[in-house]
Amino acid sequence: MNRDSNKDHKHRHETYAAKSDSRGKPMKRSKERLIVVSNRLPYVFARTPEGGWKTEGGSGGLVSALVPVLRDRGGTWLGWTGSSGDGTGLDQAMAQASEQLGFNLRGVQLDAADVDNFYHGFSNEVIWPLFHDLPSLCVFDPKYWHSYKEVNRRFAEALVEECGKADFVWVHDYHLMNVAAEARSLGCKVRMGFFLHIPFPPPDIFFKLPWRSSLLHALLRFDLIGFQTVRDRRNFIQCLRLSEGQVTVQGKGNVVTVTAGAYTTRVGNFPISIDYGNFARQAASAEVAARADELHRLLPNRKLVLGIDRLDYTKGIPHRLRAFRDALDRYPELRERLSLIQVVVPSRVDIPEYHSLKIEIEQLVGEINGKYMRPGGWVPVWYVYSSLSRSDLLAYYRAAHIALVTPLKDGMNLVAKEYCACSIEEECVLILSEFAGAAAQLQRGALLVNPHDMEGVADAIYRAYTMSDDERRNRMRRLRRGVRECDIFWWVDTYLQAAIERDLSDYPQPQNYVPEPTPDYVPI
Ligand code: GDG
Repeated sequence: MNRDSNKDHKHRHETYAAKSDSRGKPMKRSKERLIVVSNRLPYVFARTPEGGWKTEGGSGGLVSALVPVLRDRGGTWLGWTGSSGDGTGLDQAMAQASEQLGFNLRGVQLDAADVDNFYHGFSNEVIWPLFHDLPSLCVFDPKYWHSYKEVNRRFAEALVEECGKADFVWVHDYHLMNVAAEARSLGCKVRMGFFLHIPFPPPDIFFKLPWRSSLLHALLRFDLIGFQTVRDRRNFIQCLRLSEGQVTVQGKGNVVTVTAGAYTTRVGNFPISIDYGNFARQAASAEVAARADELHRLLPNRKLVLGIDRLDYTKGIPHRLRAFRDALDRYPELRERLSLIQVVVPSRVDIPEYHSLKIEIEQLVGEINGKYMRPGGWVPVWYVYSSLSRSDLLAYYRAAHIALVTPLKDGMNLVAKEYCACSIEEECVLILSEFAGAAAQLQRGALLVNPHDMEGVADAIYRAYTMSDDERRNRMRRLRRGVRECDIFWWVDTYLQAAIERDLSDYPQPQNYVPEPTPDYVPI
């Protein structure tokens, strides 16, 4: 990990959390140690051919935001090491990494059966499709559920050994929804918060889960449950109402208190974000500018449309390609004037659905290019199946005139926010699915689309292509301001204050913060 950027983040975190909020109001500062729990550690430990361990650092927004907080408060990050084989020597490698990081790393080992049943099975073949409204892709195998409980129990045991009474435990994501319940059954009384990075489905979808009551009860054992959006929070409360009958909800604003049966907890919406400053700074660097120019030289005299996604059926890549084809079919003036760069980052390729998705995408790219490409001339779709270096990613963001971010369903979607941060000339257009969590915050600057509406998306592409300079600038300025003011550091502080300080009047609300719309504003 880049040391300078860490210093920068630490400084940023301190200016946010230590002294005053953005309105200059003094903020309380408590110093509970933080225990972060996530499925994967921020570092991946892999065997070298010589039998040692090599460490690869995570560089995502969550890691860069939490590392300075962990250093500042002290604490531990607990998670799976990423390896499932012989762990000899791993403790030493982790101790070295902890030393460098300035806080503890604690590993939970999974064996091959855990990886199959807990990780690929329950997490990625049950919860992932179900929570993204795709129940037909779920494999409700009881052995997956048993393994999920067992692995969550192991995480809870490690947690109980690790944390002290005054610590605050922050558990992340859908792999670990049972951790609080398991920890409570071991007698653990520390304050525990949870954040769900993916959407929470409405009752008619959630109720298909054979273990729905257990899972709801398990979530209620956290002291604060964080969702990305109002919609997710509302879905969760509706599921509770239907499952538990007597449910009371008190309070208003970002966090409400919910009592269901014997349990009372707090439930809030906290839209995750990115390290805006870092993206904007790096996008402005000479290296990124040169790479972006090179892309324009390679693909001259046209506007570039960009799609960047992990290979995943929730990201709506085939729908997007069909919409792009429809735009070329119905708006001939776009031909030779527009190219789509579609980057697909390999992911979960050993799962059959992902493999067939890849084939479908490649067939569509072949069809579109076969129909419109002229030998030696314009290529409508540039398809890249690979992960990108950070500077290539930024160069694509910076070079693209239009971003097509059209997931069928997404917890937030950070690509949309990163694109805005990198559009430093403020001349670009974001086309965004109304089913991405990000739509709640970005709806006023983006062109919102229904990704299932092929003609609607095609029309949005045409509208973005023909949009006046003034409209593009106004929209992008608004988008960038929103992302800058509610960045990843704001997100961490907001969540931790809600969790630890409890006094929500101390929220560091940026002055121009655009509150989330009322739940029915976005047609979801
Ligand atoms: C889950 C939820 C929620 C992508 N390709 C490359 C690359 N990326 C980076 C992007 C971005 C991240 O990966 C993808 O984040 P998303 O938010 O779009 O999606 P998920 O991975 O599905 O994340 C999602 C998120 O959690 C956070 O709560 O927003 O809804 O599903 O940061 O930049 N990075 C590099 N090369 C690539 O090729 N270096």
